[in-house]
Order: sequence, then structure tokens, then C-alpha cells
Amino acid sequence: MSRAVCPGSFDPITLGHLDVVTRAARLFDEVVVAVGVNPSKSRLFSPEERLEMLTRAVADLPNVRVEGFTGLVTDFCTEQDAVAIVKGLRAASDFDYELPMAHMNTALTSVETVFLPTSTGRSFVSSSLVKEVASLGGDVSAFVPDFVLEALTARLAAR
Ligand code: COD
Repeated sequence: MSRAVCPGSFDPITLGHLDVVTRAARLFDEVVVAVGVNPSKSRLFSPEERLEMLTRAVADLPNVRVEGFTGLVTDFCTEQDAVAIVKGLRAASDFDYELPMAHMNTALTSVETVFLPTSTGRSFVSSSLVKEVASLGGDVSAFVPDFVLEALTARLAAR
């Protein structure tokens, strides 16, 4: 059985993330979406909130489950007996950011990284831009699931 890990901070999950997870689920027997912490990014939702949103977003994908993780993603992959990490690539800047991590992760363990190119129409979608646009009153309903839009609107209104 082949198992892959899709790690990210998912703050919050976007339709771009969901597209990558859905496509990974067609390539591997099982996919574990790993909700982690990126220390270089400020966060809007707690790890528990992000985990809950992810769980709801993948509810109709039978071979996908969601877990939180702290520490090294490679340790999490070993724990989960995963053969691959799946990442999405939107642009050359993603590749520049992801390639050293892929090399480091393979150097730490034998886990491979599989890159999936972003789908047409999703290349500009990121959690950071969604948060920025929503916080300035823009309509982000085309980029996130409905329940994420509700959570985002409520969180920003409470600030
Ligand atoms: N289309 C395609 N792919 C997309 C899109 C889109 N529209 N939006 C996002 N993605 C991809 C990203 O390129 C990325 O691959 C993935 O989705 C997750 O994105 P984010 O932004 O939610 O997550 P990041 O990049 O902040 O997550 C970073 C991790 C938490 C995965 C990373 O920091 C990590 O592995 N941390 C654990 C500590 C560790 O092991 N560090 C050493 C690494 S060598």
C-alpha cells in the first residue's frame, strides 16, 4: 500500500490546497493531510481550527485523513510509514522555496517529494492573499470552501 503525506499550514485551507490533495488521492492508496506550523508565517486560525476545517473539506475523499503534527515533517512521514511528500507548485518561486526542503527531507530520511503543478485558474490562490483580500473587504468566495469563508468572515469581524 502506498501512503503519501500532504503537509502545509493551511491557514486557512483554500481550493488550491484541496485541488492538490484531491489529485494526490488519485495517485496514492492513502493520503494523510498533515497540518503543521510554519514559524515564518503569522497565523489566523489555531491548529485545532485548521484541523477541523481540513477534516470537513476532505470528508468526501474516502482515502484521505487529516492529522496535526509538530516537529520535522520527515519524522511524521516515518511515523505514518509514508513513501512520499506531495507538494503543489504554483510558480518558479514555489519551486525555489520547495526544492531545498525536498533535498533536505530526502537527506534526512529516504522520503521522496512529488510536485504537482497547480491547476489552471488556481495559480494565484494562496492562504496569505485570501486573508489579505478578505481583511480589506474583497470577495474571496471563489477561492475557499463556503464554511471557510464563514469562519474567515467571523474571525476578521472579531478583530
Ligand atoms: N495550487 C497548488 N498548490 C498550492 C496552492 C495552489 N493554489 N496553494 C498552496 N499550495 C501548496 C504549497 O505550494 C505547498 O506545497 C502546500 O500547498 C502547503 O502550502 P501552505 O502555504 O499551507 O503551507 P506552508 O508552505 O506554510 O507549509 C510549510 C510546512 C508546514 C509544510 C513546512 O514548514 C514544514 O514542513 N514544517 C515542518 C518542520 C520541518 O520539517 N522543517 C524542515 C523542512 S526541510
